[in-house]
Amino acid sequence: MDKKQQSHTSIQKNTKNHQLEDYRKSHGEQLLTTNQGVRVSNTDDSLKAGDRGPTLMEDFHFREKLTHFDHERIPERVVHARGFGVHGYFQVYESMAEFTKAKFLQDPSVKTPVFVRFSTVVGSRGSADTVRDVRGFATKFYTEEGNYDLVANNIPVFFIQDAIKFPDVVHAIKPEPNNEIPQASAAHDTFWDFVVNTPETAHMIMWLLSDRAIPRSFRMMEGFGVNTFRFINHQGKARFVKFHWKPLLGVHSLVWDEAQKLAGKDPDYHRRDLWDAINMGAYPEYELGVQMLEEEEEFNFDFDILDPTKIWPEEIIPVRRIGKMTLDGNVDNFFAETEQVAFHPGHVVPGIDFSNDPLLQGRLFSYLDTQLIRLGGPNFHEIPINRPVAPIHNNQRDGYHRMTIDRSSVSYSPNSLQGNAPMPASETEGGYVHYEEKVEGKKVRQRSQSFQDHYSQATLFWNSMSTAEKQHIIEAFHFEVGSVMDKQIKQRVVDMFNNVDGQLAAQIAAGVGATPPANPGNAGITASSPAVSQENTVKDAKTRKVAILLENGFNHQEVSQVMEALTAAGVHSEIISKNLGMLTSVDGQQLEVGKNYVTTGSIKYDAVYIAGGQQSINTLMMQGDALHFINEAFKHAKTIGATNEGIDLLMASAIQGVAMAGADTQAQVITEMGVITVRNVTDMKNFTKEFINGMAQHRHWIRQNKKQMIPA
Ligand code: HDE
Repeated sequence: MDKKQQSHTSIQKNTKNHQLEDYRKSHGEQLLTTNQGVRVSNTDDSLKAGDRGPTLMEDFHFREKLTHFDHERIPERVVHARGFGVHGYFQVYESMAEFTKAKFLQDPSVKTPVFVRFSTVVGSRGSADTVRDVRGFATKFYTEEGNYDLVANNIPVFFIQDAIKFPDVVHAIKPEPNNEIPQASAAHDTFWDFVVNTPETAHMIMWLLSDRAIPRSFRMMEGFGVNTFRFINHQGKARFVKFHWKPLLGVHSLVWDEAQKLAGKDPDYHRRDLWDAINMGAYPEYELGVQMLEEEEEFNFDFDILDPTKIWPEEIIPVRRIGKMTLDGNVDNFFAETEQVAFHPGHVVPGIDFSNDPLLQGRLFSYLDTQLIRLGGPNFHEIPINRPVAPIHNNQRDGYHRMTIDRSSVSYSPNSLQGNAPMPASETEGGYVHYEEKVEGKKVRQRSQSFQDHYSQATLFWNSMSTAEKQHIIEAFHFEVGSVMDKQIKQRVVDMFNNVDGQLAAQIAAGVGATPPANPGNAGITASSPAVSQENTVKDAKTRKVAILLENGFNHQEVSQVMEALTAAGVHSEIISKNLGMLTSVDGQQLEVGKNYVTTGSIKYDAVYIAGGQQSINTLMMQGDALHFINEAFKHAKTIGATNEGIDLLMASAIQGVAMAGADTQAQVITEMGVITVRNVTDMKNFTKEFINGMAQHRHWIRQNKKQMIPA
């Protein structure tokens, strides 16, 4: 059984997978037919009047083949066009009956099938994965009570407070309409023009320019429902709720230089990472978290709990982890599943309801509307990936691409010919009953006063960042605003972000050639929320990737010990060399090269290891690619390890001087700035332990000053 089959077997018992089985089709060993089932005798030559003559209209096979091809594309999503979908399941830890009657949140033994689509927002379908952007994290739960969609992002707040401005923010951030430049990037005049004219964007911009917007992997991102929803229990009691996904591997990011290089070297970096992890059986896991508030607590905070530009700080309103999602199956067909899946925040089940968050209210209109055009009519719920596992019975009929053959002559209600069936369900029968919220007010086009503070939480976010995270945000401002042509806009960015922090504004100004603010502003807010800093996340080396640089004449004993220890720790390793093929060690043992320098780069690994073996090292020292590999990994703050003669290669690189003091005399492991070395040892145990510990740190920001001098 190959890996792919294995991953499907693990979701075999899942009800959704069982349903999809009816639609899966393999074409191996079959005779070619037309779409009418007629066998085709030749598909390489069209029917012509003479072998050099014109093609004939009557060639039905030619016309059908070309016509189908001509119509193969559907419009890409207006936002979140580039995505990647996977299957999995969700299990609640304990019954949530006290808070919600949603059936899939009652019984820990029930595995609810899910389909998750991760996405970028701005780029088109063929754009690169690693661009600076928000990531979508949409989950469809196929529950017994119908589909529930949690359509989330990896950033907990949004650019705007009212959905009526969505077309504006999207037009501003998408490529400019005259030349369609730049692709998948906010670094241009129209976006920053929108920002400086829309102060409510301030908090979101801080997140967008932070490391959150360049994740290391979809497997290492949080998800946030952003909007405020409601939980309703069996007694009809409601509570406000915000949803979170917490990845068990922690929240980790790339660095900007690496993200940009990856966009060229491997534009599919994130989808490949997820596809490979699932095929290897390293199933990504996320805990579902909820923040809950009693209705009476609605006005207890210095922010409006319905304002989507605000977080509910976890330190004030804790996240309760209520269950776990495991992603264990890749799709069989990208178009059929990932492209045709249709999410909608309005797909809710009894026990989950909405709030008056004005962004959510607008979203409730937009998703169904966009899907009608994108999926060509009102029957897209019949597409296999969108079908609920719960039965569907209603009087809706016809429309483009109707699959169901409805048998009755009755398609209206009320009716007596069919005893009024299909009949509305009572609440006890599971009928969805909207929460009876009391609403009163004049019709107004106005924003609530309680939505007017745009800077306090932007400052809170800034205050919560570590030194390295702050530095990354400043550098991101330098790139983004540095790419803006209009000088006035640049100046207005500086002035706007002076409201967040005076130091921040001064540093932005210094990098983009603007005037620093005359009076450094500070909202006077010193509060922070440690939970939003990635410094405080889970640290684990599991599923990371190590590059091992080797040439002929390496020390096999060293390499094999290290590789075994890595595998035992759930870390993957790959041998990199100048050429593909086999390499031979000093004692005649052979190892296969996984990648050569033209097919990979340090940017695709979390760490680098250089083993001893004089001849291997002598060759590597003459290779610019190998030295560049080390320099670049160092610059990107990654863990670097070298044993015995391997250290000489580090000495020949631009990082010389780090972790090498005394390295040639002492048989002890030295760790300095995430560079781990040991000489004069044959047992690699202590080294690998330190090396794996180093990798668990994700990055070594302590190198900040030194790395600036590295020309990679
Ligand atoms: Fe969306 N969003 N959005 N959005 N959104 C779409 O629906 C929209 C918002 C999110 O993988 C569209 O089917 C409005 C917040 C994800 O298929 C569209 C507003 C959040 C996905 C749409 C928002 C999201 C979408 C485009 C109010 C995080 C991809 C294609 C300002 C909670 C789903 C589609 C997938 C997709 C509208 C804001 C998440 C146009 C009007 C906030 C993950 O309907």
